[in-house]
Amino acid sequence: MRGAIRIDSYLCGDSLESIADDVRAGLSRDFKELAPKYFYDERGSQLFDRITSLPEYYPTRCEREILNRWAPQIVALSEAEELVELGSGTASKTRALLYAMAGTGRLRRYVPMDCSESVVIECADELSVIYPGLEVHGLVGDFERHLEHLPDGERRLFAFLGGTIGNFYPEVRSRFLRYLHTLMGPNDHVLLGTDLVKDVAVLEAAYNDSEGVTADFNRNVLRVINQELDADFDEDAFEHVAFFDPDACWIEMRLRSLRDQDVRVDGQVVHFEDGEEIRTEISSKFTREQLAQEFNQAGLGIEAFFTDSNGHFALTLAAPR
Ligand code: AVJ
Repeated sequence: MRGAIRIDSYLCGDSLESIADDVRAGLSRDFKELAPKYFYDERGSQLFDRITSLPEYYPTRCEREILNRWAPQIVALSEAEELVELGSGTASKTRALLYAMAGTGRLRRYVPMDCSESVVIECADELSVIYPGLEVHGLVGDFERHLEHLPDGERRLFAFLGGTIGNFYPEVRSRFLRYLHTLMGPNDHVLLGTDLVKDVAVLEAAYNDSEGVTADFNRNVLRVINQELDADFDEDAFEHVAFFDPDACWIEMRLRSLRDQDVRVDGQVVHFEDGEEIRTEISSKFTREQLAQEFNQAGLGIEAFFTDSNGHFALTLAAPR
């Protein structure tokens, strides 16, 4: 028997105007900025996929190592019967969690949430074939805005993996964790994937790979804007920059203008000085102490903390206190 599939979509309100407003506002600041969510059109998602298998980019491999080793423990500790995955992507890493949940005989429902409709549909179809009888309730939406639409549940495990929370500025991050806490029942848990502070050379190499895939990924945001809005960025007129900022404790990615240039964006002209930089992403790195403090401030207590064998990446299991 095939399990029931339901998919709710909330992205229709995400109009072109709101993207245009956001991009225009970001490019009219003194220090220009574009949000990392614009990296991920089809080409951007493919480039990110290639990043995850680069020798220098350790986070994906480390997180998979942790999940493969500790998923049964995570499931046992949380007694989870339902997996809610924020930013599910292709759910390849989640398989270990679902497998462990199915092993307890109490896997009830899988709730993948992603901003790409095709990703949610594909993943819902695939998993309901692998786990006949599994109820899949997919949500197409932005986990920064549509979490309120998550279905109610009991003994849920909210998984937010990949280190994506590192893209949020600290204020946004603490608001996000506090909001997540308000959605959680007393028996729910959250599993958060975060990259950890480590040797700067290792951190910086992960964002300056020798094949230049990260550079292409970074510049892809300009193509996305050219396609989505009426813009004429010349990708080759910008170079990739990535460095660790020790004060902010994050990797920062930028695009540096290689000349003095005017770019037309949605009917307006944006000027770039030679050498001027646009911030395109921050990727925060954490310590265990920092995480404990942030969970604590959100009303959550850490129940378990797992790292890979090199101590590069962490999965933190937490619950309402
Ligand atoms: C998907 C946000 C976790 O911050 O490492 C990879 C994105 N950017 N290489 C990260 C990314 C450049 C990635 N996250």
